Amino acid sequence: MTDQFTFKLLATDGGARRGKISMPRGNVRTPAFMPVGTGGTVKAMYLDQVRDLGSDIILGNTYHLMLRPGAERVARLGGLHDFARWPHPILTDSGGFQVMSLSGLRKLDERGVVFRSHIDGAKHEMSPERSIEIQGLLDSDIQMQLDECIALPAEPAEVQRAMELSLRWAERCKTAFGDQPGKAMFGIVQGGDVPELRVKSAQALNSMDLKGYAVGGLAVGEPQAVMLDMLSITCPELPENKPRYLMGVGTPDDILKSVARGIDMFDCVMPTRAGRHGLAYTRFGKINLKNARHADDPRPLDEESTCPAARDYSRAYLHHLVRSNEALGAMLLTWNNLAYYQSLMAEIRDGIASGKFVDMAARISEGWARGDI
Ligand code: PRF
Repeated sequence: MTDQFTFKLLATDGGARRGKISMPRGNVRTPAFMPVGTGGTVKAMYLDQVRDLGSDIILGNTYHLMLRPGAERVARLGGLHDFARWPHPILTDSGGFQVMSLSGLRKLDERGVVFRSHIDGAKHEMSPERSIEIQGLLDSDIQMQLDECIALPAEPAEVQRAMELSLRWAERCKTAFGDQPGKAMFGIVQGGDVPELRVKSAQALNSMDLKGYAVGGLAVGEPQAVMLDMLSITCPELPENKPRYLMGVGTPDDILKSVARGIDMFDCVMPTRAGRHGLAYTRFGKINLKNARHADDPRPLDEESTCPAARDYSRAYLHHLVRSNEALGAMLLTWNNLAYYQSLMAEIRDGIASGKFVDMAARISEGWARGDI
């Protein structure tokens, strides 16, 4: 156990990195996938299951938790780890992105953002300082700066304005966070699809000497090739000895290609949300259990998986559950999907450690392309 937040690079293979983040609540093996536990729950899963699948860290959301049940209440109840019964590391997003995507009426200026709750329409304010205060009340281990993420396509002048505002907010968040040796506050690179702005943002954040860096403002409407180009431009500007987190990404294919460009951490609602909508991620690609072709299929999703949801239930039964809108359908498919994502991450880490990442990535992609029938 350690009382410090540290990152150790253990191996590299081309641009791909195998590492370990250590902090008082535990270690995170990287490349890591963080299941999304927006409101203090990874939807349709027990957190014990999430842990058993190999998750070292989960993500929580400032925006949701400040509105319900309220950050001060969570703090009075002992913090988010006790409240949700997850004693391991938690990363919290700062709220800026969720305000933009979920809340009604909002006004953003230098001071912060004023918005209306998507739950009851009540007015709330969030400044960079308040975001860090809330993340502290939640007792989050990795806190994110407040930033402004804009959708693409966007005018370069608008991209520049949001990027520069995010840099000023990074400074304010750094000051508000202060010196907390066992925790970290990450800066977020913005700059849309403009290479020079990405480089400027990464260099300015680098000079702030933060404990980790995220790449934000991607997977917001641009083609995958653009996202990958931005990573190829941004990652070389970030320090080697600190973790790099690609926010809100992505599909298994996005993850493989982003790891190849130097990303260490990911989060995405995809495996959990898709599971609640009848979609299964497998070695053979995506399977839509709503489809009538599964109604008489006695085969499991993947007989070689160690996850009971993938190995022990027929596709016919899963189809029936999904079609009847049963809670168990969402539970089993979410379980399968997170198991698949975490097994993919384990395979990626092994591939990098043994210097066989490129071959391994090609083999995994072939499996998706071949399909399951
Ligand atoms: N900023 C923050 N959270 C995010 C993003 C961002 O740009 C994204 C973009 N993919 C997802 N989540 N704070």
